[in-house]
Amino acid sequence: STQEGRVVWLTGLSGAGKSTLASALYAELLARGIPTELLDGDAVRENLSKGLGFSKADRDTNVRRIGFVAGLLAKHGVTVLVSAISPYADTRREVLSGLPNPLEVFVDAPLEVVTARDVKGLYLKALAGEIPHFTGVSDPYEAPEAPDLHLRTDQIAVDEGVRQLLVALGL
Ligand code: GGZ
Repeated sequence: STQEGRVVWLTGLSGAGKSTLASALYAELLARGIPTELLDGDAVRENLSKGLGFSKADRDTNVRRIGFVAGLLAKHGVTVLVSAISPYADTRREVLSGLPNPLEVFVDAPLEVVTARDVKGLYLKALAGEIPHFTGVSDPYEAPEAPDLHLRTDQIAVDEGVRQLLVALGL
């Protein structure tokens, strides 16, 4: 009898704004009394995926674990907000295709913009060769070709992104 929850899957470069959008949407959905959970890359890697690195195999394992948990929650009517780089198109497709009515969201800011912002200083380190396999610098990012929603975070404010996410969710 439980209505299945949706999985909102935010993919994009480090620093593109995935976590910011996910937490703003999370607050809005909770305020509306909609049961919601957040699976954020950073928190997942400290717990569920502790010990995993950034090889393709490890990223794929991370993304599959997130998908697995998201599916369990969605089955019980929870709206799940996933925020993970999830750089490989084939793995995203595989994981998303196993979820009920997923919403793939491309959180997109050009590399030059995220590099200039460099909120955590990771791009500076990556460009200096201090972080191997850094997405967008020395590791691939395969952008979704047909995302359900494409947010250019260098062109729109967080509020507008949240508004578009709510519309895409039919809320
Ligand atoms: C990309 C890295 C790397 C490398 C550490 N490549 O902006 P952040 O810091 O807070 O988020 C990034 C996070 C990426 O974890 P994900 O679980 O989202 O990645 S994936 O979906 O590909 O499994 C970044 C930090 O970890 N970080 N090293 N080499 N991002």
